Amino acid sequence: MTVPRYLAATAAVLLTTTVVSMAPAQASSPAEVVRARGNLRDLQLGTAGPFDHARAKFLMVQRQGRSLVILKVRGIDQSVAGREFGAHLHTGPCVTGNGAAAGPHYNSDTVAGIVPPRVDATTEVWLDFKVTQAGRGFALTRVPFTPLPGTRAVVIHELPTDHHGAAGPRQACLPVSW
Ligand SMILES: [Cu+2]
Repeated sequence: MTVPRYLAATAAVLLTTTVVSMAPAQASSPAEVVRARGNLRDLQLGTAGPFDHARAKFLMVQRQGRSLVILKVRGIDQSVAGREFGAHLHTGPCVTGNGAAAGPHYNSDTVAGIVPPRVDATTEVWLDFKVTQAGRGFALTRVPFTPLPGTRAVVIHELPTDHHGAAGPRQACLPVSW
């Protein structure tokens, strides 16, 4: 996902300022703010990959049935500058060396029991990013639902996300729990 520079700047501020400044005025609709940060966990042990020394920050602000979600990655190998990688919120945990543990994409239709679920950027949290020359990635998405609490993972894949939500092998993940 390509993001205008001003949005990137805004998001950078959101990631560094305090939660207090984002609190809603009405006590009746408090915003839930979820943060995670840390070294990415390797899902391709034994194989050198561009995310082996990367770290990430995750921010999700849930309010009134909607969510704003931001992912920032840094320390990506510069050999993949210019490439785009798929990333999504998955239902399960982020376990080193075990990509399958993260389970499927978090899908709001699935949670609502809708069969078959719609698979797109409005029912799932897609956070694809393009790697900059400095080895950084940035993604911002807004979705019309609020993912339920759990022990979950943001998974980074080898390819950009296609129309079916597929993005190739799982490379790395960031644990996100709330
Ligand atoms: Cu994924």
